[in-house]
Amino acid sequence: MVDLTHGGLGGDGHAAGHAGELELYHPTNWVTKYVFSQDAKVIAIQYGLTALAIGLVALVLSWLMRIQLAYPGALAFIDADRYYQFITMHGMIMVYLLTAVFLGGFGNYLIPLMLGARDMMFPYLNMLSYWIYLVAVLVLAAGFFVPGGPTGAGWTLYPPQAILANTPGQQWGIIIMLVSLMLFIVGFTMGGLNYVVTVLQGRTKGMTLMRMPLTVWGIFTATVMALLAFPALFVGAVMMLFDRLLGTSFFMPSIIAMGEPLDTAGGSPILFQHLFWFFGHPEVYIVALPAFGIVSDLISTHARKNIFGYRMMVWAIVVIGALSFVVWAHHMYVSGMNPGFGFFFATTTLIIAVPTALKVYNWVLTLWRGDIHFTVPMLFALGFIVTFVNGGLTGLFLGNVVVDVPLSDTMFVVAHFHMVMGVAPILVIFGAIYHWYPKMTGRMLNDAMGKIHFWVTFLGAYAVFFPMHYLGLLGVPRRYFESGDISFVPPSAQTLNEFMTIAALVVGAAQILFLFNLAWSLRHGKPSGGNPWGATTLEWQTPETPPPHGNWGAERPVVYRWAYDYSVPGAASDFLAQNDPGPGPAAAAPIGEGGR
Ligand code: HEM
Ligand SMILES: [Cu+2]
Repeated sequence: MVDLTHGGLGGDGHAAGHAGELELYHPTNWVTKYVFSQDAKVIAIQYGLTALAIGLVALVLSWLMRIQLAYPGALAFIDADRYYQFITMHGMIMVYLLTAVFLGGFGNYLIPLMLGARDMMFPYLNMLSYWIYLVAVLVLAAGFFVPGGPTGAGWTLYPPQAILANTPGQQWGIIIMLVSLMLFIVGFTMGGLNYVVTVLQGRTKGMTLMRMPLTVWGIFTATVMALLAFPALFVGAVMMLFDRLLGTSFFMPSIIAMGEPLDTAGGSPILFQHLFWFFGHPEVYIVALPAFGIVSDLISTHARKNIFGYRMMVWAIVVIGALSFVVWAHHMYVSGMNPGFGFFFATTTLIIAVPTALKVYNWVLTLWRGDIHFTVPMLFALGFIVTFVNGGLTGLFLGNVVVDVPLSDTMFVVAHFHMVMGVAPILVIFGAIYHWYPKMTGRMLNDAMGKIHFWVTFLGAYAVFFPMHYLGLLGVPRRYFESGDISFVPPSAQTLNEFMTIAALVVGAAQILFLFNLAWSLRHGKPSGGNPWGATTLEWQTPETPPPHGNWGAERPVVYRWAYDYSVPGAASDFLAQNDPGPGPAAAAPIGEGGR
């Protein structure tokens, strides 16, 4: 065992003076190095690959649904029950996947490296977090193989429908789904506590909170939110499991089904909706905030300019995070709640637009007169901004009660949430992979393939989801296996459906190119060196690339400046790394944002 001393300890000084030995867990063989690893970087990649594998399942499900929507009756791969089941699994997998990639994947990889730490604070717990997540994913997938198949209740799992006979997957599927969610939350909590404690306690000397890259701020805030939001879903799942298995009636009112009274009474289905959306709305931002942070860093690096208004950006992240706990019932305008209540939630929802718009302005101002390099990560970051603004604008429609009521449960909603929480974050994930792949592997991803991947994905996603707004405005309902002839929907809508389906297949095919690029570049990519983008943040300053266990060799880096010293007048190079004590205005400023 090699001892790595805890060189250059301390965050804001709270750990200073405790310098001493830091015992890292050291792998002794292949299994403890790559399988049951306690190294956050390996765990990050495990999270990423698991999410990728299950994500492909969700992608194939979306194809099957789209083919059904475009050619109802003609290419009958699936029946109505399957359609419900696939919608549910597709939605649930995608939401799991995004959370796992941003927090389990990028969180694990970037938090310790960006903060100059050797690893997460509790590496063993971190390992356990991944394995429980894996079990959760396997349990979820097991839904396909149990009698009756996975639940068809929709990803919102609303009772009473979710547990009544005749809902597909009522036998086993719903139980499997609830158990899987509970496992997911348990696993996440282990990882989440790690991320929070590492951010608060693991920063290296000089890395004050207000010098942290925005990526870390985004992931940190999202993690705190998830720790507060997931318990609501957890108790909802436990209560529903009791309703299903033990005959309790937490969510089950008195019901007469087919003329027969069921033996349920007294429960409130609306209570479940509150619990679900108390988790479900913050979930959108649990995905969006890390994406915001990553995009800020990509834009700044690839435009060679400091981020505009760093402090404002940090506060915007925190304010958005806090506000997203008081807007949940905007998903429930049609649930029969008191209209006064709706007014309250519409107001809070619209207030969120303020810090969000502020972030968009600051990204644009960062780009303004920047030395913009149209690298693949930059393209994806720009694609994100456009898509997110687009999805955000339709969010303003849906946030208003009177506009939402007619649009509720139409394809307009499906278009809206795919833009904001489907396409937009996935563009960021791609951008981030192109950006950090060189650090993870020592090689660049192929640029030409990357550009094709970007344009097909970006334009293709628009081709799928933009016309969907129009279908929604026509009144085409969501979650319908087939609509048949509806008087208010013109036949041209069907042509549009075919177009969207073909676009969806093309977008999917472009991802095969991406997978190929990932594998091909591992061996044949251009060697990247340690810092190919000329970036300032600490992960690019590791002595070795890819960084070994413990990250920093003998001494942890010491931080002298914020993360955005690009194109500093008078500096020798066009960037000053955070651990560069050298000349330049920022060195004079003791903390944070100073010295631009
Ligand atoms: C190629 C990309 C994708 C395609 C073609 C696609 C397609 C679809 C389709 C056809 C539906 C069912 C619409 C309906 O009949 O109501 C759906 C629902 C859904 N999708 Fe996607 N999707 C894609 C990517 C994503 C991503 C990245 C996410 C991540 C958040 C996502 C999340 C959802 C959710 C939450 C639902 C709702 C499920 C429900 O109503 O219970 N999708 N998608
Ligand atoms: Cu919401």
